[in-house]
Amino acid sequence: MERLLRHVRARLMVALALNALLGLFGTHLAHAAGEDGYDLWLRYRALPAAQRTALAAAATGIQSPDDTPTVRAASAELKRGLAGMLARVPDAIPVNSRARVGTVVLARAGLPANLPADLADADAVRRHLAAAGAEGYVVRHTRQGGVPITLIAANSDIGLLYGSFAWLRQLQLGAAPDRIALADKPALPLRVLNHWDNLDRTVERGYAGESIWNWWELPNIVDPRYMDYARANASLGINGTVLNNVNAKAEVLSPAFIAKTAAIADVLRPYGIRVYLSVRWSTPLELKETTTADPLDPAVAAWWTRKADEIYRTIPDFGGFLVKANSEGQPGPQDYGRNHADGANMLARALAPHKGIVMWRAFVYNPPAHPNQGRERSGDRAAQAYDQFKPLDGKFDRNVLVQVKNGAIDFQPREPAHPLFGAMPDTPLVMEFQVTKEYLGFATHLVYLGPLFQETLRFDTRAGNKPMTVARVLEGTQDGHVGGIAGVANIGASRNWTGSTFDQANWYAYGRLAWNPDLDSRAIAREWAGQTFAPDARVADPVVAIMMRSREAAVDYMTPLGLHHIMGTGHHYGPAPWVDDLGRADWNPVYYHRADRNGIGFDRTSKGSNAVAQYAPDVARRFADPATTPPEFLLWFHHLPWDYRMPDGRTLWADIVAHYDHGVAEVAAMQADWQRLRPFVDVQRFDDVAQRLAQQRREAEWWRDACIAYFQHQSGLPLPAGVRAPAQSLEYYRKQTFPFAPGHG
Ligand code: GCV
Repeated sequence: MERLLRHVRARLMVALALNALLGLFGTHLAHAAGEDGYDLWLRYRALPAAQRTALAAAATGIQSPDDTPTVRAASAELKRGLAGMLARVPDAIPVNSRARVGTVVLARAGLPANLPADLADADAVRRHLAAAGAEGYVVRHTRQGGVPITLIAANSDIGLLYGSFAWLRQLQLGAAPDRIALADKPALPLRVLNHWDNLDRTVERGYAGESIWNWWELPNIVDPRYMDYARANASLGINGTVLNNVNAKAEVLSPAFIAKTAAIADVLRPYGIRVYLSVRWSTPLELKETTTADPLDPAVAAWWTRKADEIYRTIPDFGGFLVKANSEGQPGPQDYGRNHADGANMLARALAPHKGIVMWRAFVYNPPAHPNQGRERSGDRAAQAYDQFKPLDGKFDRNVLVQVKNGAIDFQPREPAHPLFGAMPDTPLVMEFQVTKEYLGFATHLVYLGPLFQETLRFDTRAGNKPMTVARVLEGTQDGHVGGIAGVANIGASRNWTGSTFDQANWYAYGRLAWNPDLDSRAIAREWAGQTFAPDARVADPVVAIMMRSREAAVDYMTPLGLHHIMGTGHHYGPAPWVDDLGRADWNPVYYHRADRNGIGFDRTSKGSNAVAQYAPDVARRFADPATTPPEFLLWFHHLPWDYRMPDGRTLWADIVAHYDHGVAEVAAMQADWQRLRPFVDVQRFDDVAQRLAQQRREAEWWRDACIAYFQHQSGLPLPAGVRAPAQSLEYYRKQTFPFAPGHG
């Protein structure tokens, strides 16, 4: 800890020096110096002069009990933030001293009676606190004993930390300190990141360098970066992290790795972040400590109970296990003729005495092998998770949550919400989003995922034949089935954490939506842009404009109109709709698009796989008919002739081509918008983004050309009038290979 504090102090000095320098030049927009992106959205750069004067008067000192590590983290963050924005370290005001003008008071109310005496609007604050729950906060400019102060109040230590970050966010965005009045709390209790980080520091689907977890050096060498990781996550309200890949190794549960995990937990704890581990189903068997991994074998259950006890002895607030079982070759209870509930419940019982949870993934797409493991509807991969899990609704122990990917295939540029949302009223569900962009151009393409997350969270499942968004499903039912949200992290050891500046926005957006799934993705983009570049509209507005068109652009140049999974084999980068020779039918792009002379698309209606019937009746009815299916999902649910008439009168073929062209044009527009930002963005980040956008443009063209060439070959149709022919032959695109693509397992 002492080491970490030294690191914080050193960084504070550097930040102060830098800010003083920027302050001298008197501008918030002067960006001659390069920024490496390490500070993420917590940059706390010197404010423009007028704002600085206002804040200097409103924040002369910090009064904090500093009696727990979390409260100390809150006051340290306030100090860091104010020191940066004011280029001056605020005073520390002793707790029981009289209020002084401009004091920032951290008050852990607990009971309303614990609020500071003589508070001007104590009643309003009490009301807000009564609604703030265990993690919420109240922040307002008020008066104490007639003196203007800023009050940051909460019922808990973590609420104070969240409130401090929320206040700093407003200040960074240029809010007038005397106008700030916040009262907020998270909608979901479980807001976690899932690292797909391997113990050898490679990261599955990671595009930001090695894993940040230096397992080799842990537990005795603790990278100060872990604390900055914790700060960034706490600033969003993320309160859990699964440290290792769901394709887990048995060794992670060895005593040596439990000690390493404990060292990370010690750093994250003050920031309200619990650690979890992904576990491999067959761990006791592989460690040769049992002779089977059958969940109903008492020796297996006893092993897991002992293991849980061992973990909690070193990590008393350990969160629990995440499990990928009977999925993509991972072992699981089905290997022993048992079902997912049998497996999850056995682990849950080992964790229950310690209040740990099991997050059991529903990402399965192998047809069940035993008759008691659920009905098999069809060979449609999109239908298989539902078929296996729906019959298990209500059969899981209270501390099991079923973790469901946002869509039924696999983190595609666009998918309809997974049919399991709304279909398991007696099971708490965790939404799994992918923040890392496995199918969306890695860290090379600028694709802001806020709109993708929002689209799924707002999807109306019509469960119970009434309005019921996915967000409401996660928040649970009256009888206490409260779910959560998980994001597959895009974080790595690269200096800017995420491999590219704009990928930081996806971490940010995930965290903000985890806190409040009803937030608007454009508003989140505005917040992120304001903190990451500058709140000045000349900067933030164009940045937001680029971000907001980026996801639809990617859908258009990759998989328009509901096409899906036509990416390159294994690495999933670039187009490969022609692939038809992989071991399993449902690994091949041709399985998903089914394009031939007659048409294109996957028929999931009653004439096809009937996966549509997995949705609530209102939704199923809408998706069953191409005329009422939203165009963006058309080929997800329907196989249609190439001359099918789209609502705008074009043929389907012409519309597909137009979407590919539009995607490319959108990237060109994003690139042009970025160029206009040159005067306002530091050289280092400007050039990096510019290079990535140039590459994205080349690759959008590649996607367009390869897909048009291939689908034209399949359809045998001429290109619509006025459409540019692909630059190369289909053969040329087919021959491209990408050895050593990053992030591939
Ligand atoms: C961790 C997809 C990815 C795999 C990933 C898997 C999963 O198939 O390509 O890399 O494995 O999803 O979510 O388990």
